[in-house]
Amino acid sequence: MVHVTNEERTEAVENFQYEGILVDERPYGSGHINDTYLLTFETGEPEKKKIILQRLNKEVFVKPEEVMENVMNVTTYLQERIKENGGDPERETLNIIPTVEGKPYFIDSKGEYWRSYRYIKGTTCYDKVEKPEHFYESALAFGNFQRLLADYPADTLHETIEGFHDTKARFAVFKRAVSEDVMGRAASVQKEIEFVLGHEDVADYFIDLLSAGELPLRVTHNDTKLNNIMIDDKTGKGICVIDLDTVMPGLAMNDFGDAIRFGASTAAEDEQDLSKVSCSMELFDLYAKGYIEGCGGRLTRKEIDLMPMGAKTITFECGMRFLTDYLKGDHYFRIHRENQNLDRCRTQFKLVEDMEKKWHTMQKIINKYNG
Ligand code: ADP
Ligand code: GN1
Ligand code: MG
Repeated sequence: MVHVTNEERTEAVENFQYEGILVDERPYGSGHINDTYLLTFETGEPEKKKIILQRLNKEVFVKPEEVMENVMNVTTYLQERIKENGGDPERETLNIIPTVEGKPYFIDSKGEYWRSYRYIKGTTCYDKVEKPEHFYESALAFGNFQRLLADYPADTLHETIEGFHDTKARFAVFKRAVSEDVMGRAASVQKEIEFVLGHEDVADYFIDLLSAGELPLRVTHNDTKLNNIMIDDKTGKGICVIDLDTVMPGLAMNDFGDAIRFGASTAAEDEQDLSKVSCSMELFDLYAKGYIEGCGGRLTRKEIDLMPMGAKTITFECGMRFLTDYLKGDHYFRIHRENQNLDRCRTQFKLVEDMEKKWHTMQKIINKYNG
């Protein structure tokens, strides 16, 4: 990942339709992929105006135009649905700020892609569950997102990252990374490698069912971690789903599972003390209730039945991705310290083990809400 220089950011700032005088700019958020900045403008109004500016990660999103086409089409569609439902389209989905040329993104002199969103006022984005109600509300919001997009023509969406949740293909990529071992790190992580190799059945499970035509492909978010939702400071509601770069056809169980892997964990994604890491069944229960409610009857019995499998699969997949990146030299997920991707991988595998122990509890919880 190439660092953004001040000159590059300034070039981008000058090319969007912003009002007022820029009084502050700072790196923002804890996303692992894009470079996000919070800009503050003085506009003559009593309250200063905040703006989100992002440089897209071109190594991850190899066709940024297609990402932006998806984001534009999905947000325009959502704005219409939100209006019909009497909601506020300026707060309940992302709103793109155009460039001075009236385009939805800016390509700088180095060929990097930038886009800008209105800042969603009066909301907070959480890296961990501080109040269980927030997690429930985030589940309702992600479920509602699924429901609002249920009739969206899925075949018009670009696949912004090929095989994003093709766990089987990711397993093959992992095996290649082990055999190539470009950083010479494989010998020191044998235990983790064995863990992956021992779970090939998990990697294959959904992909095999999909090829057999047994699962519906839906328009899914595909990155449903808690810090991809804005929670209203006053009402505590999950007001807006953000980070729409991976909205594309996918499985509802994966959207459910990714939220569990991140939000129902009792520790941070990169916690080094594994004794702190487990999957909270209280939070699992709350999320299942909220997500199923939010989807408003759109999910099939089978999809609901398979939710524990979604949690396990996506947690396994994510751990395997962190380990792959560690083996390849940490080029994909941004790291802030040495071994961070290895630590991230270990928390995910600890969670998978914990889910395996709690399998019957998870199934019992899901059964309460199925039918
Ligand atoms: P990444 O793909 O790197 O995760 P995100 O699009 O999730 O990037 O943005 C990173 C962070 O920036 C979010 O977690 C959130 O804190 C903040 N953010 C993004 N968009 C907005 C917005 N429209 N309003 C307020 N905060 C936002
Ligand atoms: C990345 O962009 P961000 O930080 O919201 C990743 C997800 C992973 C997640 C792990 C495009 O999400 O797939 O689950 O990190 N996004 C992409 O925290 O690869
Ligand atoms: Mg994000």
